[in-house]
Amino acid sequence: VKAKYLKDYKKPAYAIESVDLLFELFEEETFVTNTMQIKKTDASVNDLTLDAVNLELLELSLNDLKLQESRYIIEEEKLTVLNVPDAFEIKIKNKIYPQDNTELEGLYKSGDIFCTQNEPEGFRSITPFLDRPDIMSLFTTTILADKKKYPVLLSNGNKIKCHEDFKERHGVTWHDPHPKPSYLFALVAGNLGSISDEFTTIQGNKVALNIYCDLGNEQKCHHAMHSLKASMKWDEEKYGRAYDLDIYNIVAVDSFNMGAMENKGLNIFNSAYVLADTDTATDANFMGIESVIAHEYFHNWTGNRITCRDWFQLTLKEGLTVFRDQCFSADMNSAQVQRIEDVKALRERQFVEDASPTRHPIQPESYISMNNFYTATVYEKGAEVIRMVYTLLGEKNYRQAMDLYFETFDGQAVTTDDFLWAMHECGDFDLELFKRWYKQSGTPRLHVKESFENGTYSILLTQKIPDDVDGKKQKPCYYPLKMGLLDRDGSEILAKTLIISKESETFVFENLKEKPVLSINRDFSVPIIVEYGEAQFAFLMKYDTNSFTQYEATQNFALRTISEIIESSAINDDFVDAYGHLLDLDVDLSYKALLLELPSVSAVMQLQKEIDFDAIYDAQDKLLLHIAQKYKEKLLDIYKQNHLPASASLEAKYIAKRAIKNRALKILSILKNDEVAELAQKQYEESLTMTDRIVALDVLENLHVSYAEVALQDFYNRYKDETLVMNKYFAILASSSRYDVLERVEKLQRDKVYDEKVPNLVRSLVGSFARNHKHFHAKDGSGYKFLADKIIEIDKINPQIASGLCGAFKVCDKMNKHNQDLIKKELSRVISTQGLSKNSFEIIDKILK
Ligand code: HT7
Ligand code: ZN
Repeated sequence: VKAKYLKDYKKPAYAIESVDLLFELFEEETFVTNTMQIKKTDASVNDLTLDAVNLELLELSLNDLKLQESRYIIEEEKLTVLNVPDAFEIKIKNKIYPQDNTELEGLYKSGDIFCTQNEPEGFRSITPFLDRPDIMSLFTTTILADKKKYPVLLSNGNKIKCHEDFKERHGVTWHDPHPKPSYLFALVAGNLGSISDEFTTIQGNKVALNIYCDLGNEQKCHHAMHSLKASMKWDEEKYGRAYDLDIYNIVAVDSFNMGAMENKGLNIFNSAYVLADTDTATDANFMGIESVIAHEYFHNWTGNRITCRDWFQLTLKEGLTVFRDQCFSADMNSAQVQRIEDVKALRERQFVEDASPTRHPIQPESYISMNNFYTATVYEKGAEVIRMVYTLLGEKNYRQAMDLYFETFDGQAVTTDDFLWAMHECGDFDLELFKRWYKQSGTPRLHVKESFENGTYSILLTQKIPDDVDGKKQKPCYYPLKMGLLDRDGSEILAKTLIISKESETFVFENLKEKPVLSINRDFSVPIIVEYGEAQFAFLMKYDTNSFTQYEATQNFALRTISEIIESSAINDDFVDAYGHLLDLDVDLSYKALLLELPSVSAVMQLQKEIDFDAIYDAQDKLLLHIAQKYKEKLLDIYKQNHLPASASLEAKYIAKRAIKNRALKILSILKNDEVAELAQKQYEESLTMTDRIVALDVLENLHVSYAEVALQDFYNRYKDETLVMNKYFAILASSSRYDVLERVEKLQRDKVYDEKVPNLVRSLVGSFARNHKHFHAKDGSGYKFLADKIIEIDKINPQIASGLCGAFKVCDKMNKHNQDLIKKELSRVISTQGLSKNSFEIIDKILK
């Protein structure tokens, strides 16, 4: 297995100016004819080596002359044409088998729909090509297929011709006027339903909008369409970026490795991020759709018009586009809730990754399988890095810098340095120091030491930078640290952004009457862990004017309380009192629902030197039980006040009411009494939304009451034909606290709804079990053995999904010796499996090292 290195980047020796593709789709095989106009950009080279995976070559000609076998070489993953002229046309015809493609990369079938996924390196399994993002070409695509089975034939760009002159078959030709890399090529063929709309750009161009889905699901596409139009408007208003084709197509498919793909003018989506109605999708699902639709749309400028020079630059488009979609969602919904949700997600996934043997900088230096680098680090930490640029520059300068970036690099494949150059042109920050964020791994820590004397308050801030994964020392970081000082009455004395650049630095605030209370890393302006000396969590929970740090104080105080329970069993009454105060707060109810949420298992685990899941669960339960007992009446009031009148409305007010009511129900469920069971049963039976129904079902399942079986059966019967809802059913059962969860998961794999070839279902059942820490990390090793077996099995079907599952073992070196040994035994078994993919190999190898 060979690694690729950023330092080895070389400019391509050829330009592929245009690509003409002909796809002849059949049930048993597909013929691809690829005609390229190629020019040498480096006169010193003689041969042309194209990327080609599993190539079954049928014809090869150069400038219309068929090439003899002596003129080319087919090796593993390469086709080399010897001695080519300076400018030439090459025509290649080959055969592929999309119906047998279970990896879901290249051209494959999702049910009866032909579709493609080419990022990062799928195109080479469709046809030989210089399959790298700095090769940007003009694409023209003709698709020929059976008329009845595939009435809808789509590709990138504009439809320029229909071919109706055959009996049972038909065809369409598409032309994309924008040069693009091969990873943005897309094709779809199927018998699809659709909804259509229109958007008029700021320049007055009319854009036809279509969303395609399985027949019968059309009514579930309206929220996605609404989100698309909102995204188009937002990008014009906030970034001055308008859409650049006459048509924008989105297609929803069930079998998809990730969330969605931004192919030029033809986005292909995991149906989970398109289809929604209140009966089948939760409020969180609706929000997820809004953000993924926006994300893919925003890629049109940050990713497609300006793309990456090589895959080491992935965060150039992903970090930036995640930052853009986060800002969009903040503008569409509650900004304070959005920020907390984004930080929560970052800490749940990225912080864990950043503390593991698979940690890497947002711009990695090497990879074995690029598919393994679509990570929380590249995406979410990458977005935090862009957010810091935004904070350093301020809104106005950031917009200027983005304009400069678009003007300078439109139509090019560029690097993160190019991006930072544009930012630096319009802002005042230390570029070289800031670049460390791109090259260093691990989560930086900041230790805070306060002192107060004669009206002068100082904070000594000391950076602690973790070593790189290979033990290499790393350097202090440069960042904007938002902070505030409050007086003892809770009024704000000052709010400021400090620039942190040194390993250790003291900041002084003079002329203060009394020692102030420090509120630090407001809005989470930097993705670090703050180590507090003597933070005033209870005070900040009450008075902090910054909603993020108020939330943060609650989390930190709760984390400290849980740690103390683990150590000594004692519950800190000050925390419980402060929590009681939160229950009375008159704030936005969605925000309040977040304030009342106690830290997750993952958050507590990140504090432990040696993870002890049993102790974490016990301490969490103990604290929750205490809170539920002490505040039972208040919680019941919150539940009742917000439960009725029943409504399925998606207005913010009703979403918030559902959020707070369901938070109260979940907290109360720890009481495990009849009263709560009755509330949950009633909520399940009377629910008008999936949000309410699924929470009630989850609560019932974890109450272990007999009605749970009735509700689960009812749920199954209602939704067995709705695959997206069945994902929720599998996830609830695999995440259950029941002792026999593994047995049930094993049984569920044989359910007729379950299909190991569909990534969403694997993630819901197997993936959810792997996050069910108590059972996955069982002392008898049964959880590990189950997952290892699954990885071996799924790796043969879909390596990308298998390597994703390997991630559950990332905590290995933080487990006790007994569990570590069990994990290592299982992983050694997996890694020595004959024919294991490079995807799974790369992850397991890092964990075992
Ligand atoms: N740019 C896309 C990344 C991607 C992907 C998407 C779907 C299936 C497989 C994939 N491999 C890489 C997704 C995005 O960030 O928008
Ligand atoms: Zn993206």
